[in-house]
Amino acid sequence: MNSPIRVAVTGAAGQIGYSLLFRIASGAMFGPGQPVILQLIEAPIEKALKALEGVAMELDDCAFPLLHGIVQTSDPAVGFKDANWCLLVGAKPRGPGMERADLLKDNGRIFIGQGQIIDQVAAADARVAVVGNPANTNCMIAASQAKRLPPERFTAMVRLDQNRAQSQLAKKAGVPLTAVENIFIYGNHSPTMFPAFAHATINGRPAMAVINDDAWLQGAFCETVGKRGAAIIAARGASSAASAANALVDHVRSLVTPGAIHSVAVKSNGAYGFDANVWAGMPVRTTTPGSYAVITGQAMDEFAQTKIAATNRELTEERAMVAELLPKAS
Ligand code: NAX
Repeated sequence: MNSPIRVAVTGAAGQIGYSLLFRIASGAMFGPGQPVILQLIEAPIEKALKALEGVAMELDDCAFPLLHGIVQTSDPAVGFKDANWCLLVGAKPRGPGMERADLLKDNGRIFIGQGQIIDQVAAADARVAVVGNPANTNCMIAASQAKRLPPERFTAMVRLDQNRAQSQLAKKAGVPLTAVENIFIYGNHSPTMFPAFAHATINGRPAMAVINDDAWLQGAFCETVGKRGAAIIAARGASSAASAANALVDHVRSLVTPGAIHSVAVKSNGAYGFDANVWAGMPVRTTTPGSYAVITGQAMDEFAQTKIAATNRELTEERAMVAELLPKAS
């Protein structure tokens, strides 16, 4: 049995937290031989901290053999201390009448503080995965504060979008989910994201040939995947939680599994025409546990280029809206 790793989770008493923590503690994220210590961080709000107590009690009551400890705190310096993985799920939701720019700035301030503290107190091998929206820009903001941890350590989640796209393609083709491969998400975790169907395969054949309906792929498919979050809110009366938690399990599991190929929002460095200083979804191959290489050179036709330009534009606009929060040189 390995020695335990420390996994910090913000927003631990929220909806996603409630679906996520039990999966981590059961071994779904890091495997059946890897014990964990959960470091649960909530906002300094009485109701949230009380709810967190209840969640910790339930974790105890599961008697998970891999769960070697639970920390409960509203102090990020305690919660991120020596953390090997920092899962940033908590964020401020968009309130009624709130402008997108205000949401970006309010969350930006949270992620500035968390980026600084993680950089100061987390483990030397710390990895950060951001779920709280706007996830890509929050991730960019947190990474901008780091002096010790390099930007590749900061990733944002687009795996829910990849899973949604895979599922939609399987349904349309009438095949089992596992028949669908190589569907990757480019850009922002927002309705502008681009699920690049031209590279996808179904039973090893090009998905475009199998589905044979370009109008559906360019239209309904992209729209369904892009607006799935809103459809779930409309149906369920609450935003995606279990599927988001499941996607974060997949995101981290793939990042610690050498050879895994999957979609992650990472610092673009200019690949695929993304601005060099935005965090954009793209395919990566995990090299060693926690490290990855971006898969470059996937051909993009005119439709794909237009979609990528649109999602890149949104990312650069988000960046401009929080420019005042960023270090001058970045
Ligand atoms: P909830 O509102 O249920 O939970 C959020 C929790 O975060 C609350 O308990 C709150 O007290 C806590 N929190 C707020 N600020 C905090 C801080 N500074 N430190 C620690 N905790 C803090 O939201 P939930 O449904 O769990 O969603 C969490 C975030 O995930 C939201 O921003 C949501 O938009 C985002 N999502 C991202 C997805 C993605 O694919 N990237 C998909 C699902 C989800 O919509």
